[in-house]
Amino acid sequence: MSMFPAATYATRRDALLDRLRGAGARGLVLLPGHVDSPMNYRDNAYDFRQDSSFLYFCGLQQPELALLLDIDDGQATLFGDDIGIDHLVWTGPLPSVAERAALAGVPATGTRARLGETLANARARGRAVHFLPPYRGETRLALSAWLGLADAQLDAAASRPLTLAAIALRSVKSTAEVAEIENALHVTRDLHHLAMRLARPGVVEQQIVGAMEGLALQHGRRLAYPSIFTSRGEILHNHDHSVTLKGGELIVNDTGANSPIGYASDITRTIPAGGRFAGLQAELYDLVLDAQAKAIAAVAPGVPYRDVHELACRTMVEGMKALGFMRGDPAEAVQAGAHAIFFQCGTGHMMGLDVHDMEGLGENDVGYGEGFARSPLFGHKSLRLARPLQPGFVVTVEPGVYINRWLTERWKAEDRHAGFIDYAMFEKHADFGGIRIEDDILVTPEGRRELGPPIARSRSDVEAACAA
Ligand SMILES: [Mn+2]
Repeated sequence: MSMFPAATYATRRDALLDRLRGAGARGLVLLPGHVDSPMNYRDNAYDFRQDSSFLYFCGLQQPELALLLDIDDGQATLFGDDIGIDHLVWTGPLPSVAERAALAGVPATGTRARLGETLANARARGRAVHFLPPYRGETRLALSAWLGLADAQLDAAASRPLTLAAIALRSVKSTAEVAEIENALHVTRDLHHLAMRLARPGVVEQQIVGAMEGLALQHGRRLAYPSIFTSRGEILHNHDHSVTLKGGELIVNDTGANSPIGYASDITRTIPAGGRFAGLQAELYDLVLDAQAKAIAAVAPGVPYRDVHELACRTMVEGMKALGFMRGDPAEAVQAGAHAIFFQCGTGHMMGLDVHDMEGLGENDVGYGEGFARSPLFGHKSLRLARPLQPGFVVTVEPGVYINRWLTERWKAEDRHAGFIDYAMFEKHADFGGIRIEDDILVTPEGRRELGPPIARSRSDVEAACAA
């Protein structure tokens, strides 16, 4: 089992408790791990994935564990049940809960029944039980039973100080965490280069998606999220893979493998199905690549990510203006939200144990904060990260151009942003599809570092990888 040394987790838990004490919090911290999630009956479960905050604070990747921390005396206890003879015949011998606790540096253990009693006693004595916003049905049911709360009460009862402390700690990646992400990126590079070799006219998208996932599995990895692999790249989260590739179209491939410890990677490349970028494809590809390079170069400590996003948007509007799609002042077009005619999402997000890191803890608390309210404007409102960057943050930079015929129709009918948008050009190229180029960037004290090995990205390198 892959995990960091026990001391890593003990240090993280101490830091968490220090922050909570600093915020004036008292009582207990309850971090429930995941249980197996059934596909169609109880013993036929989906691949197990541990909750990321549980992973961060104790590293154990087995189901049916829970961690309890005492803010007042610093005690940590791992709760879980050892397997009996009925299980042993099916699974073979497994480490005991005490052995697992030792791997995580947790000094005390108890049964799940004991956890229920401990929590009931704490409640009877009026002690606070802090828990993170729960997102899985099984976890919500367990919390309801343990804490005597109705499901509808759970979200409001989640602990603000615990949520903010967990976000603060998980946001800044250690050297060892960055090494995990780069480990994941080595596999991800192989997946993307495989897809470039396989993307030929006559091949069905699903064959390439299956080949990529199979290669990840051969490395003992899972994908960090379901792949987006589509010749309809303008549909941002298109998970349909049924299309047979023709020549002359672009394929957006957004695919990333996990590291052994469960860290994500998140890479997008855009592939010409016929092996060559032609005409407008080449011009828009270079435009997105230029916007990505400028945005990456702007990543530095203290820089609000909103500025990185607006720079990417402005760079693309300038390029789209030169090609006749846009007009007027590019900066004004971006402020008004007119760029969203071709770029409807944000330029990037935090990444770590989760591909959208800590999204379950609250996107605004992760990505915004004081002085950085989320814009209500279509396009800008989808930006997941706006606040100033700090050394140790890992962020994605993923500008794109998406020509969406339904959006074009709607906005044209409303005469929206007519001073900035040449609708005739968008109508003429309604079948263009989409382009996205995405990489994972570490914020360093000096500026930034692009993580992982090079993955073919310039037009000529992508064409060469397609021909390989
Ligand atoms: Mn991404």
